[in-house]
Amino acid sequence: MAIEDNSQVRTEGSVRDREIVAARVIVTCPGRNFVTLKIETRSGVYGLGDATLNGRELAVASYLQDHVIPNLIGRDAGRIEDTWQFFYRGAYWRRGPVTMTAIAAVDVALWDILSKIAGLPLYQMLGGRSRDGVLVYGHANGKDVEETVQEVGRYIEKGYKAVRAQSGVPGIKKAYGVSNLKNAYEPAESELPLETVWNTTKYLNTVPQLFEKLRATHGPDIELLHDGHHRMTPIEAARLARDLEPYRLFWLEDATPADNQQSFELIRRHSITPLAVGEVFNSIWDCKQLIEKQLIDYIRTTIVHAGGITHVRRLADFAALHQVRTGFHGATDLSPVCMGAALHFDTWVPNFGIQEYMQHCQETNDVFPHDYTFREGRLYCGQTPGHGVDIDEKLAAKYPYSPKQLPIARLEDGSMWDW
Ligand code: GCO
Ligand code: MG
Repeated sequence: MAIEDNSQVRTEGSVRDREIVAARVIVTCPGRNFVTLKIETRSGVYGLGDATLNGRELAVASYLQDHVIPNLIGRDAGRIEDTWQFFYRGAYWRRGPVTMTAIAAVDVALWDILSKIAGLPLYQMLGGRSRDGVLVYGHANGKDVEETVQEVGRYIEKGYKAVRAQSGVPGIKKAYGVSNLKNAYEPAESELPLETVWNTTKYLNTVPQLFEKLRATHGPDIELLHDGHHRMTPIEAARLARDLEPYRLFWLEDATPADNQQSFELIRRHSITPLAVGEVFNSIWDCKQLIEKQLIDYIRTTIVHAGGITHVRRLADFAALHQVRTGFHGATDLSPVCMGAALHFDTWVPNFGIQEYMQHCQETNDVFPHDYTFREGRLYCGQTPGHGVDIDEKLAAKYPYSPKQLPIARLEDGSMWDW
């Protein structure tokens, strides 16, 4: 009886401290647009969650502002699972990128708060580290095969053990993944969507040449990846996957859209090139069949777009049963807050595969100070309690929202295609 009484007193004390007293949405554009949720407790501990949905940022900001925050005030920040269920089941309108990004922002902010209260880095809260560092892949691209091969070499020199290679394609003006400027590839560059023209035949003729040259130049050990960005039909994807087999890719990403998950059966039937998909998924239901039928090898769905740590943990555990490993999306349109949370998750998750790492620009890094570091092809999360990423709100306020949308693609005859 005495023991129960004591724990009662302890619990009630901390519940009062953990009460959510304020929550705010911060929209900022240090190089590109980011939406961040900041949740504050009575004791002054705060947590941050990324809520960025590239090209649809303000929809999530409004969802949080108008529909989520009024329900957060007064809740116990320690009830992470119940809060997740409240916003998922309680919304009635389930799933979808806007809802699941908003839920993710709340979830990550609450994990951040609870870890800070415990005085532990977030990965400890999940069960501790499974590895010391997180294998990452960088993005090499060039205007043609020659330039891309050289770019990959530069990544190898910087210590990368895995590199994604995207090359310009003769006859295609603006191929996906190829930067105009010499800095990082940023697709959302215009206020209204930029129109690009696509030709799959030209693409399919170029990519095998690229990987042949890459293996001949850089040898067998470097891990090579490629992103098809949903442009191919299943049978075209099967052809590319088969043509690339001699060059042993780490993965071929988004070979075909997975709206119909069964499409991947066709690719699998023809090729042993490992497949990755899922950066646009927002729940376990988008990949249930892909995983349980072992139609993919890596699941790309990341924390910010799929309901946060609470949901992605469930997804990763399900994937582990089928020997599917994680390979989280990590483009620069996911903020350092997402990257911090993802790295803690990657450090813990038993069925980790790889983490995408496109480096943020200096302005972004200044607005979001963080403690993760890159060393010899791996990222290491720090020991700061929480996910280790903060926001400089004064600096953030100097970069107002700047409307930008992702491009679209049309075939040469003008038909809409998948970008
Ligand atoms: C990737 C992605 C990005 C997306 C971008 C869209 O693999 O990193 O495909 O390049 O196009 O994140 O917002
Ligand atoms: Mg991709």
